[in-house]
Amino acid sequence: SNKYKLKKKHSLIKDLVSPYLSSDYKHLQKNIAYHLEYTLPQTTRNLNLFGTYLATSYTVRDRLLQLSHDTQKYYTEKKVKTACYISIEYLMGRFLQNAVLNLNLEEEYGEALAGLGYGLEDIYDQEQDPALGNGGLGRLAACFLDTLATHNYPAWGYGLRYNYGLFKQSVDVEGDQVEKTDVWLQFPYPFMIENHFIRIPIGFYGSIETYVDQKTKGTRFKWHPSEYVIAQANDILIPGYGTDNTNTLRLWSCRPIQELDFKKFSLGDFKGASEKRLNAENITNVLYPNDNEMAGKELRFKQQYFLVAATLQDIIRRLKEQKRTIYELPDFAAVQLNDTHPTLAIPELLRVLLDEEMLTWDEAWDITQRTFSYTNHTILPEALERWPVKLISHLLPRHMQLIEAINWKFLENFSENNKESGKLRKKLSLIENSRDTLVRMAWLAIVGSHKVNGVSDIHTNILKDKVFKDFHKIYPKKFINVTNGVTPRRWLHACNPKLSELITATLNSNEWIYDLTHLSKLREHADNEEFQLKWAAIKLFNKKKLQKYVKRELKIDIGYKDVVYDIQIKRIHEYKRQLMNIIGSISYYSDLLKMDPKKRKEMPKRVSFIAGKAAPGYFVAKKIIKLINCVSKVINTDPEIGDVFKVIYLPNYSVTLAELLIPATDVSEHISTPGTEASGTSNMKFVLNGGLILGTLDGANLEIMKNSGEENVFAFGITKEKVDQVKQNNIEKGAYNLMDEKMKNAINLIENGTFGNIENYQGLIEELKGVDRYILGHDFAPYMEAMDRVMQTYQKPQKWWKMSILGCAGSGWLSSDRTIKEYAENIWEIKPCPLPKIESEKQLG
Ligand code: B1N
Repeated sequence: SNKYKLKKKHSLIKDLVSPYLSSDYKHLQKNIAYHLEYTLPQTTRNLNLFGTYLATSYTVRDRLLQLSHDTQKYYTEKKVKTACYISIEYLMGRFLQNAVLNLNLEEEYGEALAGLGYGLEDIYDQEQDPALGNGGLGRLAACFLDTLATHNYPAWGYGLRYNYGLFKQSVDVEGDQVEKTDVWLQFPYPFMIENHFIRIPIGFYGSIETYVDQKTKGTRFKWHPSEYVIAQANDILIPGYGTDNTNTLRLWSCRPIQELDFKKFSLGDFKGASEKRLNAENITNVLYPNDNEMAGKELRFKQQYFLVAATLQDIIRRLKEQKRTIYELPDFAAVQLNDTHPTLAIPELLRVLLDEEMLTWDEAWDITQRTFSYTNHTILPEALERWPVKLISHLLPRHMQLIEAINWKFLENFSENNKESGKLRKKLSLIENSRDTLVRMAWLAIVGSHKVNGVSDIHTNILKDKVFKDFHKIYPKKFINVTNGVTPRRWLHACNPKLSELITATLNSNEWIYDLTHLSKLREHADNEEFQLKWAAIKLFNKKKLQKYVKRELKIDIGYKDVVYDIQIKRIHEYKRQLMNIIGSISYYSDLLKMDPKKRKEMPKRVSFIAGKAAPGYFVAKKIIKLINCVSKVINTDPEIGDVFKVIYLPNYSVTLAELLIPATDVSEHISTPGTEASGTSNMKFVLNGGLILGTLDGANLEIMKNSGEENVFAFGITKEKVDQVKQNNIEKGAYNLMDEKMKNAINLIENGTFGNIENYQGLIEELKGVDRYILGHDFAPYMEAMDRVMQTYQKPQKWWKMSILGCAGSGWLSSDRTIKEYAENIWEIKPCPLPKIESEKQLG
């Protein structure tokens, strides 16, 4: 039969390729040589680092392709339900090391490359970070993908392949941030595979046709877009750690329907001839560089629709390939909306179900709600998306009509005619009538989903009690918490190999790498002096690596022995209060200057690192960077200070830089105004690497305190409940009048020109003296007191290292493995589907 022939063909092909993929080091070497000779425009005779990195990557990619084919085939056979994570950002970081570790081929590759005269580390270092994300939201998506593959969950990631990722940052002589385009695709990126078989047309603009359905005599609608572009699939394969399951991250890039307009070309209009192509390519050209802020640009809106329209067509195509009906969609795919950026998926699916599949409204709405769920990542008002009705009607007329229909049907439930009900309807309406008429995307996401989640306990409570209060009353069961997590593969095993080894040796097993709860067994070693010494020696080793980096890149000499490495690394934002940090440094500097020189020399030493990018249009954030750099220059060149205190701003913060910084940190700062940081995820990475936290009662800090023990965190400041009162006082009495004396003194130093022209900082200072929305003035004294506690504790090594070990021992629950299990069980209803081992062992030789 046909089926038999096909099976025979498959096994023939498998027999042909499997010897190619054997993975002893000699074989890997042959594979690398093959790609050097035949894939690259290079030869084995003119070997260089970069070419060898590319060739090595192609050999890894070959193996991933094989595993991915097996995985997809197996999932299809098993008819599993799949999670589809839609995110407009993925902050993946480098790929090669991750893949080699997850495939468990580090030794083999090390040997293979050594034979060619290269070190594995140097080869890893050739890779550029694909920076297709801004910060925590995009990095969370990347951690989730690692966990999904590692724990054998059938899952897809969907996103955009931007031509230009987040800008590269440098600092000029004035201390200002300079942005340069990130041309990450100028060289081949072997881990992204253009899938020429998947090209999907996407419409925009146009008009709506109304007609009568002959069968039902009901009114039907059809959208006739006036412009089309093509969504081209680019696949990144995601290997799991210690498993053969290999999932796919599918990134869409935008192509024109027609590459060149020959009519215009022949008439000599060369520019016009490429216009359509350039316009189409524009859609996935660049990642919007805003974090926690809405960029209300038409092009961003187009990106959002492009992403969800392509993704839904892809999911429905796979459903139908499996000969399943559209009614089975909610049992076939669970679609997670990563914040509101992909919310247009809701009206888009509704449109497909109504206008193309010809379902009834009730059927279509039921399928939609059962398919989607939505994660909220921020409560900052400036980040909550609201798009003008006018813009939506113009770009997507049918979708606007559907949003109005959803709204109308939803509000019908509250249609009693009294004043109270009228007020409620206004608050619940998906469409806001302010100066402009706007669609509230979060409202749409809530109504169209079966589950809505926040990303930490405190954050979810704020959603329930404040931001989504009225919806929570209506749908109490819809709202749940799923606290964020991070992958221990990248954020401990890969970035801190020495600590990974020590933990494995101490626990006598490496199971912790995929079941992080095993770390709790470190508790019994927390007081053990020998263990503490080993633990501390690894921190010192990692600090030395960072010290070398600072010397090489910034030409600044810092110490590392008996020096506290204090670090704040995250996007620059007022609510994250880097400004409080740097004013703290000014204040400390001024205290040091006032000291008796002999006493000053004996002070415990500290280096304060800050890194993070500012959105190019975020004026205030850029001024904060400038202030940090100017303060740093003054302090670091002051001979009175010497090595007692240094302030280092590290440019171009990235995933790769984080992998160097986090293992080298003694204490990290997470000092947002209570109630503003939804979760934070770097705090988790520091604890995992034995770094202590200096933090406010905000986001995941609170849960870290609960799990690692309050006594193992340097916490300070008020609870979120008290913030409003402080703000009110600031407004009534003027923040300056309530400001701490030491902070006044530090501000005075800025104002008298110690750190350059004060005009630069006028805006920053006016805000602090006036309203001080993020209550720096109120929190300054407890902040300084907490830093003092840090420095005092560091002088007692036994206490310090005990805290460090206990923090790590309590961090088992911080794994994204725990987070994803909660999503899988409570929201997606998907189950692991591991590939059988035997088959794949054969295949790997
Ligand atoms: O998402 C992270 C959290 O750990 C952080 O606390 C939170 O700030 C971050 C608009 C965002 N929330 N919102 C964004 C990013 C880009 C954009 O255009 C908003 N990022 C977060 C993971 O849950």
